[in-house]
Amino acid sequence: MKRNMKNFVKQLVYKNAPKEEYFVRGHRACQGCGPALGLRYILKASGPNTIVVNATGCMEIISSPFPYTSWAVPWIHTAFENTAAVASGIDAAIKVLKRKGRLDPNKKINIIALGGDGGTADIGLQALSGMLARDHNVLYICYDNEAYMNTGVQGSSATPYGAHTTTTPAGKVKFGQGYWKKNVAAIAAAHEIKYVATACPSYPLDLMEKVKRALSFDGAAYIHMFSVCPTGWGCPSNKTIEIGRLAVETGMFPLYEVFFGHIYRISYEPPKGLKPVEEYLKTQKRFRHLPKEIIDQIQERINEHWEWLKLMEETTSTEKYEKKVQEFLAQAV
Ligand SMILES: Cc1ncc(C[n+]2csc(CCOP(=O)(O)OP(=O)(O)O)c2C)c(N)n1
Ligand code: SF4
Ligand SMILES: [Mg+2]
Repeated sequence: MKRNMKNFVKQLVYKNAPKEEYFVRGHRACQGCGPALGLRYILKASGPNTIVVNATGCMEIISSPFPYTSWAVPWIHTAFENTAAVASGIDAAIKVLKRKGRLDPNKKINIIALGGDGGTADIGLQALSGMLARDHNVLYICYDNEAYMNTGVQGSSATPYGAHTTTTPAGKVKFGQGYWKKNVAAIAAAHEIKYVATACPSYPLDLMEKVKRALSFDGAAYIHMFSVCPTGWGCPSNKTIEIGRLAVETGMFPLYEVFFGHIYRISYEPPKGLKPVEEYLKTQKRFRHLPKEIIDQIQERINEHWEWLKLMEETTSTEKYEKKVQEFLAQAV
């Protein structure tokens, strides 16, 4: 726990961040776009020796209007279904080239697969599962803006309970999304890979440290990045950072790491406990129709999930597990 709190404090020292940019200006994201900000940090952390495999979605569309590009690293656009499969193929190709002496075997090449929540929680889940099961040298990052934004805010299985989208409209009959958000980080962890984390661009150094960590070992890693979308969520574009923080502070989106599939470490625990979820919900138009009983249900669910996370951390904080995490971290960053 101490280690995580120390990491969190480090976020205040922004001067530690790499200066170089590999996701560069000129793209066409909306003002205040959370995923685009996140990409900037991710690429700062990964550096120039990176290949990005990018599913269809906002981040692909806004970054690559022919003949322009915002990617200062090699980048390939894939369909939803095969992002993780293409990334797996690149990993296999690099291994063959190294074996045949056509690439320096010591050269570290980062492969980052990038998909939205639609491309990850729904359409690309099968290929992602295969990639994680085979433990490819790939970091898969889901930027979760909680709907299919690029095509006009359709609900995905990562859309939160009660949220209004164009396919889960709130009205007299329904109150918005009628089922609970799919926990893709838990699904990724169930593959028993070495590293899974949740992150949010409102906590830039935490995000960059997690990316560095995820790229520092042989094998698959998964990061689920909560990403505020002012256009789809109906919130002011100058509130992106604040809303991301509120998501974490209310427990709507807790920040944590999972080592080896079962060792949980919470990255940030609000010192005065979780804030009421209403503080987060009231910042966005997609939730403004929610009656008290639905807000209460959401609050209860958050409380239970938070208790569960703390229990997972506590039960895996024994000397044996802590030693395993420390050994992993010592080689990782
Ligand atoms: C198989 C397939 N179905 C539908 C589309 C149309 N489409 C393009 S982008 C998009 C939304 C993607 O949502 P998400 O993965 O969450 O990324 P976001 O747009 O939110 O960044 C859709 C449905 C497509 N390109 N391919
Ligand atoms: S719709 Fe949302 S995710 Fe897409 S570019 Fe705009 S702010 Fe970013
Ligand atoms: Mg999306």
